Amino acid sequence: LRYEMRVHNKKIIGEPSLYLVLSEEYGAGRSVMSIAEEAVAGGIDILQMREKHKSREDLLRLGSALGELCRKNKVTFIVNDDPLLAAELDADGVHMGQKDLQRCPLDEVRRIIGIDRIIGLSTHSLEQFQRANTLDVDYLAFGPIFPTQTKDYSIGTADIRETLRVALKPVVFIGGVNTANLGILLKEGAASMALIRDIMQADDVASRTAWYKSQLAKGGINA
Ligand code: TZP
Ligand code: MG
Repeated sequence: LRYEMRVHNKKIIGEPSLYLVLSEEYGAGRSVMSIAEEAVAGGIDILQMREKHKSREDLLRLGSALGELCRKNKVTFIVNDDPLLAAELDADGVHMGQKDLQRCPLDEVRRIIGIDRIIGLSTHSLEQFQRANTLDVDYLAFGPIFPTQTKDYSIGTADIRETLRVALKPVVFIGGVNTANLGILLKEGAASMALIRDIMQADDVASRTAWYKSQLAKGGINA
């Protein structure tokens, strides 16, 4: 049973959370909508729309369908890169990368989306994480932990424990997470993970998602 908690009107990023980053380009030709539906059925907690090559019109169309799916199923809906789009779609939040902040600083992001929406921020080193930790953001992503086709580097698992020790907000680990290495993350104490390929490209998205959920629920105890 999924439930949602809010502070004021803002959704809480619960822990553990299973977070699917959805990009059409990694869907192996399948419709993102049907992948999203299966992942929601399988139990994802958070869905991010990350579409780098779509027109605004297409983003609005896909975003409203995904937003409706998420609302109906109490899944937190996050829009990548674009606070204006997130507000326009009435999403639960926006996810920003380090580079995105040069284009739109955090205080401006907050002005655009308001206090009732989530801001997530990517971090790629312990130093960057420590700096981001005290900013006005609601969760932090840390990675890419393992090698991934999306990035040309990975940072490994050595700093996971320290990020969790100092973290003032939920941390989502990302990058190359798969069924074979999930246990390593759980052993390091990680609670929440974000994935693209190992969910989007699964033969059975719903059961792959459900498998991740059951592993996160067990946490590091049996990892
Ligand atoms: N940021 C850091 S790694 C990554 C992003 C968006 C991609 C993760 O994709 P995958 O397929 O789970 O490695
Ligand atoms: Mg970005």
